[in-house]
Amino acid sequence: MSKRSPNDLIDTKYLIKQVEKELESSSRRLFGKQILSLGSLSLLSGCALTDGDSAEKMLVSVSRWNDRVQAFLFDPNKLAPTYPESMITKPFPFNAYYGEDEIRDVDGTRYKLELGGLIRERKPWTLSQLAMLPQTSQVTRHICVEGWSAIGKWGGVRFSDFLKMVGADTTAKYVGFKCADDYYTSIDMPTALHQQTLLTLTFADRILPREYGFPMKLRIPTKLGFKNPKHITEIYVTNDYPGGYWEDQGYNWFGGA
Ligand SMILES: Nc1nc2c(c(=O)[nH]1)N[C@H]1C(S)=C(S)[C@@H](COP(=O)(O)O)O[C@H]1N2
Ligand SMILES: [Mo]
Repeated sequence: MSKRSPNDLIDTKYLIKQVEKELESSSRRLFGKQILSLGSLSLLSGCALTDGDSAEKMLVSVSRWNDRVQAFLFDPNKLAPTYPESMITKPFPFNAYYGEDEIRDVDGTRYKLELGGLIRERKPWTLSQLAMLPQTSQVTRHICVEGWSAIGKWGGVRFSDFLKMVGADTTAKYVGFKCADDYYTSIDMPTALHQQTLLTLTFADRILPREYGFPMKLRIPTKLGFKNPKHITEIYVTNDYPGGYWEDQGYNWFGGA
């Protein structure tokens, strides 16, 4: 891997190049001289891998290798680029492991965010309690492994402030998320504490719309889209690797962008 400047880390072209390089060196290791083409990249296509594909097996090994390399390279202070509001993508794409007809309806008035694991104050939070905490917002680029990216504005509570406030053990390895659909994912603690990681309550200055994860999602601009859980119902801190919906199907756990 060659030199990275902080600002092109999250750039899509850079990302595709990086994945190509990784595929190249991994496929060389796995299959001698045979090199995977950009066409095979479409097999990475997000959220819909076909079953029983041999490329899928390779993807798993590329991913494992990638986790080690990325954890080694990851700088917890690196910032994702931010953009002017004029660059916001309209309309912003919806994505999930199901179609728009199945978007979950979460009742905000009855919503409780549950806390679990290595957290001192595990009292559940209502939406209005979360909304009363100090808020911040940022315009960043969301990158999906399906090959699209979009710029949006998200607002909410700095996740590191929230974790410290509830007495999370910030020396633990992972923060895991359970969602109102059957989605789940997890992140490393340095990413959870990253200054741009937001417990998100708004999109484009409005209450988070249902398609984008009402009532609450985590926005992590240093991670790929699938590491940004929507409709979060539980947050827990743990030292036991929690995996994730896509991660358990072979996607790179680190999921850096
Ligand atoms: N709960 C939940 N969160 C999720 C997903 C999902 O299916 N369910 N899909 C992920 C993927 S792959 C992407 S690209 C983004 C899409 O977010 P958006 O609808 O705000 O664009 O949500 C991520 N978080
Ligand atoms: Mo995605």
